[in-house]
Amino acid sequence: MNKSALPDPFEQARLDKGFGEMNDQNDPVKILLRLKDVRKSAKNWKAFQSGGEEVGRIVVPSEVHIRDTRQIPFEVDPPQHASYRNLVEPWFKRPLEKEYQDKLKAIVETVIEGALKEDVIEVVEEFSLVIQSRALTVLLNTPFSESKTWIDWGTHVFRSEESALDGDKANILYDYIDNEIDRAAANPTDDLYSKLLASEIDGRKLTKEEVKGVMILTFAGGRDTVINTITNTIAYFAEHPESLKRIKENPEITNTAIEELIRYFAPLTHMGRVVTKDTEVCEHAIEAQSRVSLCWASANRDAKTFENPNDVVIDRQINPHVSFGFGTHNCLGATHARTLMKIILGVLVNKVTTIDILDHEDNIEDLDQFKRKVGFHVLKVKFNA
Ligand code: EMZ
Repeated sequence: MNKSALPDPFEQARLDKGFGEMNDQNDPVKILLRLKDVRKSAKNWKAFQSGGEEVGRIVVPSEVHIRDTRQIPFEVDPPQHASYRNLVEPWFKRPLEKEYQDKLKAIVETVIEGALKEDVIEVVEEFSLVIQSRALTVLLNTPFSESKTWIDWGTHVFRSEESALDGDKANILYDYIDNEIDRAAANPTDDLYSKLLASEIDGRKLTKEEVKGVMILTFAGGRDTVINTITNTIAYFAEHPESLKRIKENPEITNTAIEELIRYFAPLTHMGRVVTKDTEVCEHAIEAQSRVSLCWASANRDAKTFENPNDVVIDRQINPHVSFGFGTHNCLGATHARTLMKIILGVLVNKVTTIDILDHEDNIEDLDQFKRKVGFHVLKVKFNA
């Protein structure tokens, strides 16, 4: 009964010292573990920078060797950050529109109805990846047929079975985006590429490189995170059919339940920052130009704020989780992700009663000192109507 559990590997270090350490490609990272420190540091963009010179360095594992394009607005600091963020924000709020939600609902219904007809479904590849990719066509406002290409790329655009940082794989994404930008420049449509190409920032048009930066973030940032969230949700309801029943009977708790699942899953373990000047965190000296990371996954289990942090309490009332980050760089895709989750839960409670787990293989992230389960490599289930 605990296949769906995501244990907290950070507890002891969070209590003892408040931070952990990992070596990432000889560029060490101090991992901040307490909610209070994580929030404080996320707000302090002057001391903890996202937009440093070395593109890709704030991601852990660092992407400096596989990416030259700055992701926007994610790798830009204030005040410039605001110009970009304000530009893209309205587009990423479209999930609040009814028409958008109807499209997502049709996508989710098709996949769940299909799954109900099968004796066994592998959730990661045949369910979550398919929903994520098809839903992305709605976010980008591109033809549905594009999702087939994206499904073929697999669950992560920079990682493959052979390598955690696969440059060849990354190049497939970069080339694809370059082509799409050229296509949109020649023949504009109503898609995100065309919208960005026509946009102005500080009185000038966005460059193709800037458009590419927004598009890489849109493809990479919401991929494995969303896939893990959907897969973990299916595993959770498989082991907690009473929760599915409770949401069906009390649909008003749906949003609260989603926030709690997202707190518990913490789909993005942590995100880095570059320290701009010598400073101290948890009474520990940190040198200028070194890296820290803000560990959302650990902060979400901080017992100082969350009662019974290791339980999924689907009607948890006070839930200031940081799964979507905190402060300036809070997740641009959060509205899309929350809307998608709401639709998935709505369709599940209407069409599915129980889910049987037939086989599984955990996906464990290796942070040196810490090994964290983030989801599954394989999850085979049977959906029951
Ligand atoms: C970056 C990151 C953003 C990074 C919100 O997270 O997601 C990671 O999966 C990507 O590898 O490049 O986009």
